[in-house]
Amino acid sequence: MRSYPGSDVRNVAVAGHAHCGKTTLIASLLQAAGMTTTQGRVQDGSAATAYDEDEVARGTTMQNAVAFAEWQGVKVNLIDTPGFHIYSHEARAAMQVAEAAVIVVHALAGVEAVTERTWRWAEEFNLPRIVVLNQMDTVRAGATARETSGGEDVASALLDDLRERWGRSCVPVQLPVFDAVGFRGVVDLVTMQAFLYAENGGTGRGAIAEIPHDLQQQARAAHEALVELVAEGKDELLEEFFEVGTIPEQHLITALHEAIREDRIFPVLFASGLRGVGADHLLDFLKVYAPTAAERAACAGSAIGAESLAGMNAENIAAYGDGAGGHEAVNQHPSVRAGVVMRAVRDEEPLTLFVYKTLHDPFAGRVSFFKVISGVLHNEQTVENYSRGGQERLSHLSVMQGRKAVEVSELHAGDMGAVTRLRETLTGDTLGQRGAEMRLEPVASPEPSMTYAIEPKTRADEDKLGPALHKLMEEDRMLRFFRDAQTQEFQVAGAGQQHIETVVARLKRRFHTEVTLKAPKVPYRETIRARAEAQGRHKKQSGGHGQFGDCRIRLEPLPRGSGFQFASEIFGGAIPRQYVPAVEKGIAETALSGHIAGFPVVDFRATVYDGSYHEVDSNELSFKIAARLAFRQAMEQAKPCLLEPVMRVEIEAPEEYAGALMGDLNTRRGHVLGMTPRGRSVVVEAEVPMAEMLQYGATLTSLTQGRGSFHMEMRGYEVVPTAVAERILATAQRPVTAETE
Ligand SMILES: Nc1nc2c(ncn2[C@@H]2O[C@H](COP(=O)(O)OP(=O)(O)O)[C@@H](O)[C@H]2O)c(=O)[nH]1
Ligand SMILES: [Mg+2]
Repeated sequence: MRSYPGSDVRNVAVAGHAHCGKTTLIASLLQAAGMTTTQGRVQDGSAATAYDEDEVARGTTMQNAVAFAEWQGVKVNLIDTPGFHIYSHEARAAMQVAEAAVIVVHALAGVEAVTERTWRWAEEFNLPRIVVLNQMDTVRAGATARETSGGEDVASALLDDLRERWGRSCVPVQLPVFDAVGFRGVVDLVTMQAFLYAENGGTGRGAIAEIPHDLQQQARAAHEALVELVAEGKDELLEEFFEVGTIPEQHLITALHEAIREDRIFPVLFASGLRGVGADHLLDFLKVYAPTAAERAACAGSAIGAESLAGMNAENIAAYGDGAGGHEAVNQHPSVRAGVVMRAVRDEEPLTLFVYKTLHDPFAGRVSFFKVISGVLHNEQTVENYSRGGQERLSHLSVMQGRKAVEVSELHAGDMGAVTRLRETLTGDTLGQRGAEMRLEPVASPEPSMTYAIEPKTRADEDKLGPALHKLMEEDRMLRFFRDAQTQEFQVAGAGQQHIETVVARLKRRFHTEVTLKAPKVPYRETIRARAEAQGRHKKQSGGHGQFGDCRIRLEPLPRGSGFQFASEIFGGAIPRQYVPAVEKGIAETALSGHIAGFPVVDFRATVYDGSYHEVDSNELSFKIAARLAFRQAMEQAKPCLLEPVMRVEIEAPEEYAGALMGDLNTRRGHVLGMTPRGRSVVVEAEVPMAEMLQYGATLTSLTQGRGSFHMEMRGYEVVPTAVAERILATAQRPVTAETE
């Protein structure tokens, strides 16, 4: 396979709500480009980016997958992303390495919750957004009942909705073409040509045709609207437009490319992935208008400097604190505090790679997916892992077509590739040539929202469990595994019931490890409501060397979600500099074991502001113990209280059950945010404490005779009402007091 310079590469994240047809659309692009001989289907796992057995079985994409289409001299790298609520954060990770997002919208369902979410993420990364109104073949069927010109009406209603949400920059660059059979093709509003496709599917290749007669007037008007918007703010173009009455095609193409790159225009296209209608034309569009990989602004990374705990809050520490499979934290990186290093996406810059995904293949082993940020990477090259130290040799350099690796000899700046069997490298790592160290910040994955206890079925399963779960954690950054310090139970935490059930299925299928899943536990937290100060003094003199540490600390409440922060106001050596980290550690560790009920204390700042030391007897341990004493004492005055996770719940059910659903939510301390009709169903949105939702699946089934469905995800923590807190405290364990006190 030839190698592509960055200017011939397009990196595109394909995002949108579940079932809008992303995976199928990608399959149609691959077929149109001749990468596959038939169109892959999601139902039987033949779509290139739907290879995972659990995903196929459940009909849901859960993790990012990549494919590429070689199309007329360019290589379009396509990242397929999950659109299901609880896995949608993967789309954010995909956008970090893409230069454009294709936002897919189901023509009948319109913009949905995850569509909105992925739009905002694309905005966050300043990614140009190309909207594809997909499954257009379904439109006509739904609309003919009302009137014959249904398809066009639906299309214009969709466009109105897009503009209302995302502004008038959403402009059609195509018109859909309908005939008696249905959606047949598109009119390109730049070149003013029509592309018509075979009646029932076909290969995704259209035939160029004249614009159908009845569409000509509409096409002309839409063309002018497009030209006007593109020319807006460009004086020379506007002048040309007013003088000549139009803009020459080449000028229009250049200006539209620029407008898309600068997020001034969000083009809207039409397609049917399943039937391949619009497929080759979408590839054309990406080739001409999506920013090239080389056009991306330089990437900012941090120079490698001193390690710190910054960015690691008490919860991360809690999650990894007693990892049963070893103390190695899988998803944690040493943070750096230092200068910023810029890398332009150019072959001439030092080689820099960023690993955005890891997969464990039963045959190939660990597969690392990366983007070449800068430089040229050759097969068999040895590189440094800047994030972890150590070297890695990159052999069998490949580009991925779904699960299939296609070997290449080199990759240029801006392109994406994969290698197998790296020893240490994990998702989020930066690699590159020696002497040019820097680190790119990986996007954070959300905290897990549900914790389940799992029990290995046999002794053999118990032995295999840790290693197997650690492999899954390398792939899945939201998964956590640890052992409950009090009950010694194995626990897994993830995005919700479906997520954890999939993990259990994967353990069995891929690692032959069987476990039983037990009811989830609510991850309560503790926090403080008042400022408090206290002194901790640790002194021990028992002949020989003594121990001496003394510190005064202040605790202050922080807003929800802040985690743990530490500050030092020690000036003039009341505590020698080298012991301050021991104070921080002493507090952080004590906070983890809780104060009123054994749950980690979060959302507070601890400041050490005074203390004293002894020339001979002071050491780190003494200051750690002193800090623990100070923390415990300060907590007594800091009005500690319990926090509980609150879930954002979305329930969909036929409308006749709405009353029953609302009544039930009331008994669960739920707060209903809204109720919206969706076809014959209603969607109820509510916020409900997790503790009240643990068995909700079963309740919903019986309330709606199995016709309801729900998603939920963590929204954040809130203070537990006193009456409820008393019940929890009555059964919770107080932390064991340390022996040294
Ligand atoms: N009629 C029709 N069905 C489609 C189209 N694209 C996808 N589907 C179906 O919609 C369902 C979801 O498609 P999939 O590609 O998995 O959606 P994703 O969740 O966005 O990846 C599958 O049953 C597809 O066969 C389309 O263009 N037309
Ligand atoms: Mg999919």
